[in-house]
Amino acid sequence: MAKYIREDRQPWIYCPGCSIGIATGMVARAIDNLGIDFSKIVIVSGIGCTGRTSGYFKTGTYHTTHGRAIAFAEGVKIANPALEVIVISGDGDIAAIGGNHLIHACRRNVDITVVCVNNEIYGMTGGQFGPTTEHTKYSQTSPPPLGNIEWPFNLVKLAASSGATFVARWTAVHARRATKSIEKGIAKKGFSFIEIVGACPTSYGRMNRLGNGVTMHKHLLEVAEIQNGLPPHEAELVYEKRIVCGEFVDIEKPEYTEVLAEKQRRARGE
Ligand SMILES: Cc1ncc(C[n+]2csc(CCOP(=O)(O)OP(=O)(O)O)c2C)c(N)n1
Repeated sequence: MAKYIREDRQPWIYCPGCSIGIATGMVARAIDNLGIDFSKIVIVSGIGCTGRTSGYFKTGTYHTTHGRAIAFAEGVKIANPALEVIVISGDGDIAAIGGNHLIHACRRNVDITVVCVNNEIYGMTGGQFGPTTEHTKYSQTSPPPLGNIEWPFNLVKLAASSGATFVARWTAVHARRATKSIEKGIAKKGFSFIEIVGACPTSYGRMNRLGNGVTMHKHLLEVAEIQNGLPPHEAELVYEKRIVCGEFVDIEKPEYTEVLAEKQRRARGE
């Protein structure tokens, strides 16, 4: 992957056993498999461990403010629709502080691809609970005995009900299938959302006694259930018991930048 990844930036900042390096590899392979002109790819991320991913790519990248990756990505795409814009960021970035950008980008149907690494926690800042942390789970801000008193978002349901035209979920151990979905997401003319359920042994695993990175990744494989085409509202995610994976939405809708260009042509009387 040396053509795509800045080897001079290695080793990754990611902790041992973290899934984010795998997700980065998925995106690089998806780009390679599609054979797209790499100089036309823009990688955008927010702040967080996953947010550091953009800096590893040898193309135009934006390491933006926390929660605003999708907003920046929409701006890039609208300014230059010839570019392929890919967002890679964490669940906190995409669905908590950036949650509003996510739902409105789905609704607008701007042609960008969002790869969200869901490690169930705010990894970079030391393991606070976030929008995907499950009820009763422990974190630095939801310690024992009570654990998290909130309930998590199911990101597949959120993206699908907000209007995304392509929605998939895989875990970090489904590298080939996830790469295929990322390829489809990039090729799709519309808003694509791909969730990668990952392991954060350092923050989430330690607090919830889930073992090291190897154990956590084995667990992801054990509880994953592949159900392509399932209605998205049935795509359950219960980290310890059942992670429904697959491609759940693939629909056609007018794409924002194309509609905008058409309106601009008409306004000019063309
Ligand atoms: C406006 C703003 N608020 C809060 C922060 C602190 N902060 C940095 S990373 C982060 C959470 C990252 O969690 P997530 O997006 O899930 O990514 P991960 O680190 O788990 O990959 C937070 C709250 C910040 N940098 N900027």
